[in-house]
Amino acid sequence: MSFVDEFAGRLDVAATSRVAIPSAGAGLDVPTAYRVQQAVVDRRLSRGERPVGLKLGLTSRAKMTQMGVDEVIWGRLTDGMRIAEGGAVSLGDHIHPKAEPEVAFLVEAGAVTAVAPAVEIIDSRFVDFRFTLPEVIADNTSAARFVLGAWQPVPYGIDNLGVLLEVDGRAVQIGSTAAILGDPRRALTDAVRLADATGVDLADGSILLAGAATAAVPLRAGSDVRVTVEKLGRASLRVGP
Ligand code: OOG
Ligand code: MG
Repeated sequence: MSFVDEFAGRLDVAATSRVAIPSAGAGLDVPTAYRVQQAVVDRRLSRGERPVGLKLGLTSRAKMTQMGVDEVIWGRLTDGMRIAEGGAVSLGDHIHPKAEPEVAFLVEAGAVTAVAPAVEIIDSRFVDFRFTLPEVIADNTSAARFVLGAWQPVPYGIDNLGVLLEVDGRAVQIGSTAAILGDPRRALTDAVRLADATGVDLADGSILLAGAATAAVPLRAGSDVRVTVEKLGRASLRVGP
């Protein structure tokens, strides 16, 4: 079995059995990491899931500096990761899930045609969310679940909208869409460029998660999580056992 298949298999087992694996530290390069990511997602597709778009990660200066990189990373979204607005996410289906507020774009004919507030649930398959940059790429950038609020026409100026993450009605993170690459529309150009470089295309109707606007917050069973983005509305989910 090749290194790529073997690593993808371990990440897939970690996700399905909910047992995190330790970081191996150095040794993986970025191009190989994207091949592992593809192999991990191919396993999901072979179980019947369909690709629905892409997500960007490490889009804020703070996160890039933390990881010592100056490039965003991207991952793949499937229909199996989507939870309906107001729906439930089960803590037991995950390892150590966290919620983060995001903005989603609907991409048609290479352009953004609608925008929505979103909650992304990330769940690293690595122990304690401790990984190298290539490892988090291989792990499909910690992608686990996402919820989209209602699609809206793109309002004029989305580069500095207030973002609020609430748990049980209490504000736990407050930020601005300005934290997303300085302007979340840059997410589209970045996603197209990065995906092109790997031969992935953003088919019509693709969803693009533009990256977190604040730090992520661990999920607790029984709580309600809500993201509100100024001018765009809300996206919410319940956390089940
Ligand atoms: C990587 C996921 C990054 C974002 O929006 O920056 C990401 C992680 O922090 O585990 O989804
Ligand atoms: Mg994210």
